[in-house]
Amino acid sequence: MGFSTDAIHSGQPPDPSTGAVITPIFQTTTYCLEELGKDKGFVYSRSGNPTRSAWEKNIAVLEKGKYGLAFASGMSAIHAVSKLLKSGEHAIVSNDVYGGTYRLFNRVMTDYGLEFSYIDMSNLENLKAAIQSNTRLVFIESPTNPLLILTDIAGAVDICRERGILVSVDNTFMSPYFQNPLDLGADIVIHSSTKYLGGHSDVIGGVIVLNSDELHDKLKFIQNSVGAVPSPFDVWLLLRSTKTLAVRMERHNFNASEVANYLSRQKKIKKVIYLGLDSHPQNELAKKQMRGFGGMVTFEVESFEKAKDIMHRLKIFTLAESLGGVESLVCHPSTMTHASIPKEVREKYGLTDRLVRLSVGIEDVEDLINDLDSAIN
Ligand code: P1T
Repeated sequence: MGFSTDAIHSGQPPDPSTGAVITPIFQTTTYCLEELGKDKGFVYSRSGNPTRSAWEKNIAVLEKGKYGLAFASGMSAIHAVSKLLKSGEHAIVSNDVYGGTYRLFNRVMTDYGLEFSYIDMSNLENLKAAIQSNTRLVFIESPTNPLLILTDIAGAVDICRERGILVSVDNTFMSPYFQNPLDLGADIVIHSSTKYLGGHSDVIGGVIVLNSDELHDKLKFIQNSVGAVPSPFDVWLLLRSTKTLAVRMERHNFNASEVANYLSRQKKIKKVIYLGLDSHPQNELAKKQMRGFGGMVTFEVESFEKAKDIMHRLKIFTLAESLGGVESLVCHPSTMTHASIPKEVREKYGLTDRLVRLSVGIEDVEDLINDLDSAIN
């Protein structure tokens, strides 16, 4: 089936008991047993809920995996993956990950004896050099947030597979519409479903998709034991949202490429980072492992004052954290989404306070460009 047919139908046939075409919100915590030891597949809603199961099946199909597991946030999904490591084990992480991921790893999980190394994952020689005898996981974010740096996912898998190292990919920025890391050999895909999957800035969530029975059993055990599960209403919103993922992503991609082209022509903009521009050093890799370039555009101006001035003047782009919704947002990563990364660490890899990040929405692109033009010039 095609992507949109799967998005609209997978995991959600009409409800067998009522014929409801839309999967109901099973707002229940518990389920009646027919007799001791005999249930209908559900016992208690932390362990499993029919609305959540429908969403987990739906996202598994879209991400080309066997299993989906839903979490209360992107961070709780990432936390669950980090729980695959034991004290004394080591993970290698993309330099430029979301600030909250860095914070979880460096300020929470290190207290439990986990070790993390951060590298420029765009060069796989760095990955080879960073592998230690206790390395168990390579945590890739591709493209990264907010510098849009790619990792050659299939290349990283080649290096890790022979050494028995797990590869997980945070695919939040591309969504399964534009990139499927499992098809490139990754073991685990993660999304903050708060972003493109949800698409309307009204639900916080996370998902993991994977193929391995063994890893699924471990992560399902962690999901149930830790209990960071989403509500039935939140997953119902996600089921509604993925039905339009394809049309939204096409429009995000179109609008973002128009915006990136416009910004590239402005003298006051020092640098534009967009994967679809020929000027992006990884444009060829982007074309190889992705089917589009997404809706995120990052640009640099001459000073923090200029960045602030532009952000304050914008009227349609709202100054706010997050991304991937139908409405356009503007964000200042160094003081907002990535403020939890120490200044000296982030400036070393180019995340300066002169950077501005746009989540380009699906409004009329002429209006977005006029808004930017008024603010910049
Ligand atoms: O916010 P939450 O649903 O917990 O997801 C965390 C997360 C994970 N991975 C990536 C790539 C992300 O961008 C995020 C959250 N990011 C933002 C809130 C932001 O504005 O960048």
